[in-house]
Amino acid sequence: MKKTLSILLALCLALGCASAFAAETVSQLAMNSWYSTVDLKDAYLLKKIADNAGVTVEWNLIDPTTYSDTVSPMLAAAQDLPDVIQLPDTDPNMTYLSSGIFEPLDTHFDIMPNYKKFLDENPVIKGSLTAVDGHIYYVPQTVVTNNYQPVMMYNMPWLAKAGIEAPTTLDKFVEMLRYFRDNDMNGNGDATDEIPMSIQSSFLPYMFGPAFGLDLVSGFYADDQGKVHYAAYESENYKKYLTFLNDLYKEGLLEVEFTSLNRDQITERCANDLTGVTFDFSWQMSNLYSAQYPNYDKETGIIAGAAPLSGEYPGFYVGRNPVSGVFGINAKSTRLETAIRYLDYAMGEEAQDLYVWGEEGLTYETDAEGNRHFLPKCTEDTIWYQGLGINAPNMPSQQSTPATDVLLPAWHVQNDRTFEEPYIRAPFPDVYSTPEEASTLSMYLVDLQTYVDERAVAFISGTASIADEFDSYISTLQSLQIEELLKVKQAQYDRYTAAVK
Ligand SMILES: [Ca+2]
Repeated sequence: MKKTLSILLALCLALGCASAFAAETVSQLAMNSWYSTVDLKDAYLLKKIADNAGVTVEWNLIDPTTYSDTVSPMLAAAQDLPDVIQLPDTDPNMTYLSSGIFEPLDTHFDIMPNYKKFLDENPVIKGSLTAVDGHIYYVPQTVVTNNYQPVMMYNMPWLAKAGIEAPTTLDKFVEMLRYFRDNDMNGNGDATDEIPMSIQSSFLPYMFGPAFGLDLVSGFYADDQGKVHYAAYESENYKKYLTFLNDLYKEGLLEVEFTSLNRDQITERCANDLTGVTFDFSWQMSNLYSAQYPNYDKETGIIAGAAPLSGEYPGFYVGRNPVSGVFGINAKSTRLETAIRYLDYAMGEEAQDLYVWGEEGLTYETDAEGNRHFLPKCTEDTIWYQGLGINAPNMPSQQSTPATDVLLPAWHVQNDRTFEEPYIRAPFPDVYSTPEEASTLSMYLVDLQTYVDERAVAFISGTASIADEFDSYISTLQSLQIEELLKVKQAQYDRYTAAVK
């Protein structure tokens, strides 16, 4: 036995695989690929990351569609847990971190240089991940926040035909809608088939709220003095917002069936050149909407983005919060330090570059100007590409804007930098709730939001009168405990700003 081992060792040394013996094992519970035919257990890039960190990962990978149902009971039982755990959610109510399963990572920042650097460079994330007790328990998986978010999109040939630039004020915008309604913009000889604006009702708050000084997307938002407001409870500005939309509705500029319009219908309208304006995730403007037009040449956008609309208040776009998932380390792990070092390596620049781009020559090449481009095989063989572990759903990977840019036509990237990125405003931050706060929120928030949504449709479509019923709407919000909810959100925002400092 001893002899066999020593022969193996000698052989291995000769082959240069000695590090495999030195590598310590770390067990990890995480999501498998969203592609059902891909198993990330042997993913090349993830193995490389583990090798670089000096560990061998013993994976327990679970189908992402059943992840929450499978993992939540395991965490509740808190027995025989692996060293590294991807949580089923971002633990907003501190359910898991309060249970003591997870190690407070900030107490190990002396051996987590990569993660400490990441948090110093990303104060918003640091603020969101700081628990009520001041500790940081998790490392994040993040998404792009300031690029390719929901934006205004115009039919550029229609604007050219009308001889105008994309409007930047509500007044000019309404003027443009009337022009689109009254003229044969698509040139088919019929001046009545144009639908000036096609917007899914969920995007109305994004599109028109900011001009009235409201972030209706977050619902709760903080002003420059750090005071928290609820947008649909701002009696003066919210009333003006509803009145504006009701006027559009009465004039036929917001269609009668506006609550049921969906993306497929808007796409169909683009295919028939029937509409002048929409609002959607930026991603759709080139790959979906512009692509519907037979004369689209990928050089110039047909449906293209523009700056937000301003009114009494300057326009902005609402971005999103960065943290999409979190990973923690089992506080009872017998390999605590190894697991910590592994997770720290996984948060470093070298590992992040591997998740986003893969490896030079394998997945990308670098041109003479130093720009990276994915190789054709990446799009031709999706299963192979995903199987490498790119954008790993089972690791703390950070989504990257440059790696998104290379998937889009140049005009679209330029459009994002010119008309979208400069106007992005961060939404209300994700902040952990104390048990008392979680209880207040779960008791009142859903009923409040349901009532607000129902009344918004009624006021906009005129089935409820803004003049006669708005005051009773405000007093109903009070009876639905809006003031209690504001206190909770204010306390959370104050903790967040303290953690960011
Ligand atoms: Ca027409």
